[in-house]
Amino acid sequence: EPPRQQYGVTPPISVATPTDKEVERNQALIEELKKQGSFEGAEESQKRVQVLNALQNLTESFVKKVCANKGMPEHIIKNSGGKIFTYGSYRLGVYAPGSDIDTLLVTPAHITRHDFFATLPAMLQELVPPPEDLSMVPDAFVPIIKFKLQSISIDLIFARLANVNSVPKDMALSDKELLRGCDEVNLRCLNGTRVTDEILTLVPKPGVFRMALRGIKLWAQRRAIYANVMGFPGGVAWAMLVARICQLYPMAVSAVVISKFFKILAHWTWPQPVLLKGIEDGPLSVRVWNPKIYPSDRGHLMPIITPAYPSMCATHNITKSTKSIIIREMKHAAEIMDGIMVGNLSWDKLFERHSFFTNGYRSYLSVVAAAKDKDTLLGWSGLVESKLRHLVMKLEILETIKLAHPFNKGFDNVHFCETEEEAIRIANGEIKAIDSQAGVKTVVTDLKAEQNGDVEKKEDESKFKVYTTTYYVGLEINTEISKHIDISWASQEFFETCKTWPSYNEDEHTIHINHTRNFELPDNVFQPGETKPAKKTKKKI
Ligand code: 3AT
Ligand code: MN
Ligand code: MN
Repeated sequence: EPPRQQYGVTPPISVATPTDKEVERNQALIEELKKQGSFEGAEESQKRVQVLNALQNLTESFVKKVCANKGMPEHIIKNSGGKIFTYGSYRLGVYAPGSDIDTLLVTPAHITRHDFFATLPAMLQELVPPPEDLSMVPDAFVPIIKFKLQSISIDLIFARLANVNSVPKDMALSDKELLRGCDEVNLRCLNGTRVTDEILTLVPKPGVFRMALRGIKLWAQRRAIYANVMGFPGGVAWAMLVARICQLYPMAVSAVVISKFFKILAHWTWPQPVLLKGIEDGPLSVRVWNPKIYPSDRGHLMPIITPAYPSMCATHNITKSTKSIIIREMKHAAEIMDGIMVGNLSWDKLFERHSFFTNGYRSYLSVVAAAKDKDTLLGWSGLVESKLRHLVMKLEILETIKLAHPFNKGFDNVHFCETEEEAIRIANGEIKAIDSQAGVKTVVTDLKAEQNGDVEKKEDESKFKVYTTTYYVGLEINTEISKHIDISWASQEFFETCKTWPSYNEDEHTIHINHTRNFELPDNVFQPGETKPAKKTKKKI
C-alpha cells in the first residue's frame, strides 16, 4: 500500500511497487557493492559501537570532572549529563571499511569549549588502550580533536547548549529552540548532526536510501567528482540528492532510485534548488539561504539546501567548470543505467574509474606546493588545495579556456637533491619537480600516512629534501580563439590569494604552476594497468 504521507516539497512522481526485474537488479547492485568492498565486516562494526560507548562514558566523566573542578554543587555534578552524537557517513549508515567516525560531544551551558580542549585530551590519554595520533585544532573554523581509538579514526567536535543545564542520554538535537543563545561556532558544530538526523527523517525508507547512497558515493568517487573543497559535491550534498529522489519514488528499490537519480538530475533546471522540505524561519538572527535577499546565494550554480534550520547551501563551491563536469558525468551514467536496467550491462560498468589522466585532456596545469619538511607542507598544501577552486574560477574567465577541470586530490612527492641550489630550483619550479634531472631523486610519498618516515631514513640524510604536493587542472582549450593560452594573470591572482594565509612565510612555502602535456604526466598519477598517453607524432602518408 502506498504511503499516504508526502515526502518533500512536491507529490511523488510514482508510488509503483518494484517489479521482479527491478528486485533482481537491486540484488545485483548489493552483490556488486559487496564485491567492491563497500561494506565493513560485523566484527569491525561491533568495534565501532564499543568505541562509541567508551566515548560516551568518557563524556559523562569529563562533564562531572569539570563541574567538580568548578566547585559546583553535587546535584549539578550528578545531573549535567553530556552526550556523544554522530554525523557523517557513520550516522547515515553508509560507512565503508576505514571510514572515520564523526562525533560531536554536547554539554550543558556550564561547560565551555575551553574546558573541552583543556581537560578532555588528558582524559582521553587515560583510556585503555590509549588513543593514537592525537592532534587538535582549537582555532579551526570547526574546532576539532582528532585521534585513533582501536585503529578507528575519530573526528571529535564540541558544542555547548547555552540554554540547557542538563544533557540527558536520550536528548535529540532536532528542536531548534536548543540553538537559542549559541554562538556561531557552536551552531556550526551542531549543524552536522542536525542535518544528517533530519535527512534520515525525510526519506520514506532509510534502508533504500542508504543502499542507493552507497552506490552513488562509489560512482562519484570512481569518477573523481566527490570533493567539496575542489568544487564538487561532498558527502552531505550527495546524500541530499539521493534523499530527494527517494522522496519522489517512495516505494522504489535502491536500483530504481539510482536510475532515476541520473535521469532527473542530469536534466535538472539549475539553479532551481534541490530541497528536502520548505526552508524554515527560525528563532535566531542567523542567515538562512535565500537568493531573493542575498546576492551571493543567487550566485550558487547548483544549490542543494540543507534541511535543518538554519538552512545553508551545501554546494556553494561548485564552479562553471565543475558544474558542467558533474552534468556530463550524470548524462553518461544515465545511459549506462539504461543498459543496466534492461539487462544489457552489469553494475561494474557504472563504477568504472575515470580517465582524467589516461584519456582526459591534452593540456594540464600542475599546481605545485613545496616546502622543506613534511609538517610544513601538510599545512601549506592544505591551504593551496582549499584555494584551488579560485584558480579554476579565474581560468574560467579566460576566453581561451573552455573548461578548467580540477582533479579531486593531490599527489605527494619527496625530492632528494645533491645541492641546496638544486633543492631551491625544484621548489621554485625551475627544474620540473618530477623529472629525475640532474642529481635529483624523486620518491612518491603519502603525506597523510604516518609510517612514511621509512622512505627518508633509507635515503642519504645529507641530501637536501623538498616535499611537494601537486594538484592537476585539466584544460579544454578554445582553439578557435587561440592555440596559445596565457595563464599569467590567473596564476598571479591565485598566488596572491594563497599568500594571504596568516601562516604564510616566503622562506618556508613556495608555489608554482607548470604546463604539463598529457604525455609528460608523471607515473604516480596512473594506476597499475593504466597507460600513459603517448606523444602524438605527425603521421607521414
Ligand atoms: P567517510 O566515510 O568518512 O569518508 P563522510 O561523509 O563521513 O565520509 P567526512 O568524515 O570527511 O566524510 O565528513 C563528515 C562531515 O564533516 C561532512 C561535513 O559536514 C563535515 N566536514 C568534513 N570536512 C569538512 C570541512 N573541511 N569543513 C567543514 N565541514 C567538514
Ligand atoms: Mn566521516
Ligand atoms: Mn571526518
